Amino acid sequence: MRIVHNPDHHRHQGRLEMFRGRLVPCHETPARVDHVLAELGRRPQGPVVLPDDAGLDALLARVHAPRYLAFLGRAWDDWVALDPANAALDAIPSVWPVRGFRADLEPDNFAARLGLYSFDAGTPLTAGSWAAARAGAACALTAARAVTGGGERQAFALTRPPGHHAGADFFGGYCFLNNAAVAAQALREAGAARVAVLDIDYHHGNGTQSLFYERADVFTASIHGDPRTEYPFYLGHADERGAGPGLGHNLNLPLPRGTGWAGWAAALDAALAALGTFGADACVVSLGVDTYAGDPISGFTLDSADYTEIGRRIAAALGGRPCVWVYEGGYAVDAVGVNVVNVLEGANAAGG
Ligand code: OKP
Ligand code: ZN
Repeated sequence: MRIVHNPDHHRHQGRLEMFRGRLVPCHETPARVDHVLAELGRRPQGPVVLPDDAGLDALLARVHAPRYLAFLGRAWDDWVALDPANAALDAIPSVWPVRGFRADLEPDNFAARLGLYSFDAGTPLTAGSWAAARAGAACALTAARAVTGGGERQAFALTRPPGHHAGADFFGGYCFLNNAAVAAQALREAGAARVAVLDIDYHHGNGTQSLFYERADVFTASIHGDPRTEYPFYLGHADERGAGPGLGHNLNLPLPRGTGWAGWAAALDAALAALGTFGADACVVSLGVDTYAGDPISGFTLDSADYTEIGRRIAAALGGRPCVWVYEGGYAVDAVGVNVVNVLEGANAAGG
């Protein structure tokens, strides 16, 4: 499989995130990608290439709202323009337009715009966030092209920041641009009539779900910690099944905190059966490895060997149809290299 590596990922390096009344060091660090790359050096899974951003901005405008993209593109400059001293700080949202407020108007005030386009205080925007996120979306696009006429059946977008919490016009959950949605849209535009997105990160992929909720051409499935107790809390329940033309094309499989391999694998089999019923021509996997027992912010108990079986089972179920794997979460930094490469190794063994 082709591995598309984001050479700009380290330009996004948040310092602190708000957690229970304190600012704590960010969990989403550059080491998360560096460790995967190092493990790929020890156990190569295919050629490691750089992204090509031709056509990216037009594609991004078909996934995200133009005013959101315009905001992100100049947010850091606007932040520093407020006060030159801001250059040494990250921008963290602190005010949001909840129910009853106007979201149609874009305020002039920077803090108000930062809140309009976000949903939590855990996602600092830094000097290089836009460059890193945009190059990450280019990785997703390049990976999609690799499996649609690029001579590969599978590709992996090795990038950060992650993407699955980002919606049409909001960032949050460490995510700015929805890389999995970019890959899915690229697969559609390359001719796949029906595309599935399977999200196996510990956290519900609220951004991906919302982007495709009313579409019949993209099936979304997510296995995740029950939102009654787990982030992102406000979406991801089993009764969310899609709407309008998309009704029946969203599947949520929330599982209780503490779920181990037996329960998780049963959910995976159910999701793969649903993908089969949908008749996907191509698949995108939002690959979070924060389902690992040692993850510091999550609550499932998978072990490293389980990841090989995950890769094998997904690739076997796809039976050679194109598959784009996209890196999402995974915060046990000393284990993410082994766990991600285990998935890729299992997928390579089963799906070429
Ligand atoms: C991103 B991805 C609660 C802190 C939760 C957000 C977790 C984002 C996970 N105050 N922080 O899905 O791995
Ligand atoms: Zn996660």
